[in-house]
Amino acid sequence: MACKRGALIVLEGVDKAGKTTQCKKLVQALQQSGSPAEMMRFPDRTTTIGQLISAYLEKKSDLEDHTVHLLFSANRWELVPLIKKKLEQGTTLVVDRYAFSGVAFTSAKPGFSLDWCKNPDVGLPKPDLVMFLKLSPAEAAQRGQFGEERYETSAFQKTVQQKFEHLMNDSSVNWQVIDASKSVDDVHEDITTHSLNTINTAQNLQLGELWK
Ligand code: ADP
Ligand code: 2DT
Repeated sequence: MACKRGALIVLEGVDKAGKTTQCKKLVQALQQSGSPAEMMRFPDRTTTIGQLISAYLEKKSDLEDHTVHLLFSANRWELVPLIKKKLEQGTTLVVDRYAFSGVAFTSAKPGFSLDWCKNPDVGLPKPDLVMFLKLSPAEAAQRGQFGEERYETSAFQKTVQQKFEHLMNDSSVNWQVIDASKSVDDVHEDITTHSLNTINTAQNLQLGELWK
């Protein structure tokens, strides 16, 4: 019998919601329980495209807004063959940001519609589960100062949060809102429960295509 496929699990949320912390803990917990799992993150700054994005985020270079949006999308598409291969091999992928960040961040800029922003990512592997780590701007602020990178201002992050809210109205995506204000361990428990359910159901389902 062919091996059961892994699940594509995405964590989204505003800055400091705890995405990276929780992705790492989830991968560790899955691996320890004998379930193959690996972490990925977008942007993946290690590729040639990712290095252009990284320089832009670090404000070492300027890129036109449409251009950088398309680069973020291209950075996901270049990883699609690897994503599909891992899932087919039975490895669950836990992904720190995906196309939803792409749409939320660019559409928070003036003159960008949600539809235009979604288009380049239509047809990407569809996550089996997207967990949105919800945290108020005030609580995020208590977790430390904003860094020096582009987009790291409270005004911009508030607009991004509103764009995420729009995206979450789309019932074609399996969204789960997670209360990210709880302790690291309590959030981890919520995330693990949702993930184990998803890993169980996804293994019998075909991988979908996002926004198609
Ligand atoms: P993100 O990847 O969403 O930006 P991080 O995982 O990097 O968030 O966490 C941002 C900061 O908040 C880190 O200093 C981290 O240790 C802290 N943090 C993460 N989760 C929690 C939590 N549940 N409660 C309090 N602090 C947290
Ligand atoms: P981190 O590496 O700290 O997560 O910051 N972004 C991300 C976009 O504008 N478009 C995208 O498609 C993605 C995946 C969010 C990365 C920054 O880049 C933004 C914050």
